[in-house]
Amino acid sequence: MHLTFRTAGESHGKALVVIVEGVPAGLPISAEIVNRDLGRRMQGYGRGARMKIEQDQVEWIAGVRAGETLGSPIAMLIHNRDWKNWEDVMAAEGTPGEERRRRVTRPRPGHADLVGVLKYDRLDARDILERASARETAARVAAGAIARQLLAQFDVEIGSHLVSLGGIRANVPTPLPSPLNEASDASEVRTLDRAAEAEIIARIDKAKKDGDTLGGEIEVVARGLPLGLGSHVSWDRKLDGRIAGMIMSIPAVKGVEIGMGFEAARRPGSEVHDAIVGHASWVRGHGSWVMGHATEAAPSPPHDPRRATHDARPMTHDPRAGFARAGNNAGGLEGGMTTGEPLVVRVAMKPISTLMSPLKTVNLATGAEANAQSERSDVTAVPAMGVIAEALVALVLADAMLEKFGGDSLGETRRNYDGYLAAAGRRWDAVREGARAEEG
Ligand code: EPS
Repeated sequence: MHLTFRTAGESHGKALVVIVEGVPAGLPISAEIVNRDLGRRMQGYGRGARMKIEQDQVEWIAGVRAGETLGSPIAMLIHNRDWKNWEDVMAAEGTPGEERRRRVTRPRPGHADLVGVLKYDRLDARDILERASARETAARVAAGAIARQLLAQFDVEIGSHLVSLGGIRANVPTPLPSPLNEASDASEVRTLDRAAEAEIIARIDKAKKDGDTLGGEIEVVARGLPLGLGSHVSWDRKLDGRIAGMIMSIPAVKGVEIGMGFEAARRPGSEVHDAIVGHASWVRGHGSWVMGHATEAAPSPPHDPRRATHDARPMTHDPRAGFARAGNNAGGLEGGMTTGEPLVVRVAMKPISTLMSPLKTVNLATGAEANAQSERSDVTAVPAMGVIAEALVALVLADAMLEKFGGDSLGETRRNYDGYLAAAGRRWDAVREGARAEEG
């Protein structure tokens, strides 16, 4: 890994910390940039009272000076405002002879509680749940904000939107708005479908009344990626595996799809793979990428009326892709490498396992049948999960960018990036000139 990070911190402890290593020197960064994403993660209809207590803000500890990264490990701290209500419960030093306070002995089905106490030989499931809590994702979002800032230097934009919640599906517009987050962040549940939004909010209200919780799906889209990040040569360099692994590490996430995802398993190849229909020339004009002319020799894609009936991904003609494609069912990845088309990742989250109308469990202290622990929690955190997934995709992509282009300084990374694209462009130009010469 070229960009690594590690978090520490309990949900009701003093603070969360994160160390990010591998970021080149000279990346402009500010607390405001990181705080913007931290604030976005706290939003979303259906969150509980804890989000009224917290106001997540980053404190720089190391690695940043005068608004720029130094190339050294970056350390950030996010204070838990709720700590003041938990200082005695969560104190690092115990008082001899005194019982632990707020012990959790009725494990929640679906949470880490039960397996955690057995595996770590604990009597109090709080020792487990404090770290299993999705509170930890605030630290990952801070790390992701730095990765996103690095990618932004190369015109990569990452956004997300909600696809379904509590079984209610949102319509997904084609093409997606750009910038995506400007549109999705305007919705309380981060959906692009206003009619579905009202229905989803009513569904969340009902679940809250019933003491229940809801899951759902989000979609992350990364645009502007150069082709060739990741590699086909070894399992651990394949970008789809790296993305899926990272996404599956978000608490409560149960599934990941790339592009057409599971639907691709149900269709013949002719309906799945994105025909190669021409080329985009790799010309850089006045700071922005421009399209070249499609080659006359390339056949036009066969018209398939069935394609329009499912959510086939339209091609975007991003010239960084080098070649135009008839669609983007591949979700921007072929052979474990970026194609230059938008990366499209769908993520499924199960309902949160703390139920106000609790499920049955066993009291670990007495062995008696009991109701599972129920305490303050969220009805749903699917909208926030979208922001977390964006951050994690950003971390994987920034790692892949640094793997491909390297660089101790941002300038060095940029030179290598520009050199790669220029060389690829020259290669295509040579092919095209050869074809013209043959025609002539
Ligand atoms: C969580 C339970 C709730 C959520 C928490 C995740 O916290 P509390 O137990 O303090 O009410 O609010 O999420 C966050 C604190 C956060 O920042 O996202 C759980 O059990 O996973």
